[in-house]
Amino acid sequence: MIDPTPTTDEQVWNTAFIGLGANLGEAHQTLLKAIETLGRHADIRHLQLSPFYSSAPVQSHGPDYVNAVARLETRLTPYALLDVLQALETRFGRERPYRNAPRTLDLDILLFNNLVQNDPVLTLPHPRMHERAFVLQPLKNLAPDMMLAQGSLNDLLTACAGQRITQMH
Ligand code: A4P
Ligand code: MG
Repeated sequence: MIDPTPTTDEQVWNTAFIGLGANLGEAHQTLLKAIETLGRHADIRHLQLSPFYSSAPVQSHGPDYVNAVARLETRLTPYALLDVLQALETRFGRERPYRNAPRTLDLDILLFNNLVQNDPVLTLPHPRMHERAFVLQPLKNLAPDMMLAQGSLNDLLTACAGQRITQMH
């Protein structure tokens, strides 16, 4: 029997938001190179990047971070996308001596479509994104009207007004 609703190419593209951060080495350059590499992946398209921000470490220490958020479309599954991001972190010299250690590159999946899941390997939405100005501010640049389960980006940003963050030029 012929399937009356064939899958079109358009149906396999998912929307994901990625949080980028670095506070060791040439942080800004590293984020630019990581984004360029991601944008060239055969299963990723329409990559958009927020402005870059400088931010004080939150529950971390060391130099200020450079942070940004990217929106992209991907044909990868959420776990395959995580593999791609972790391979990039490794390629850019990421070491993991302990949780929240300073890092040359951190790439987190913030959102993948509207998926909600609690798997420790991949928790979606990212469990701490709603309390971090360094995620919320660049996310607002890309998607001003986005609502998270915890509230609007503006309301959530007001709640973390004490976190120092400055747009870079
Ligand atoms: N994992 C689970 N869910 C996800 C997800 N949505 N995206 C798992 C990516 N990974 C996810 O991550 C540890 C494990 O989380 C992974 O094995 C993955 O399977 P990691 O990147 O190895 O370790 P981490 O970076 O220490 O943890 P994480 O969760 O990325 O840390 P946070 O909570 O994101 O905090 N301050 C400023 N100003 N700017 C920053 O960028 N970043 C952090 C990191 C702390 N303070 C910061 C910043
Ligand atoms: Mg991470």
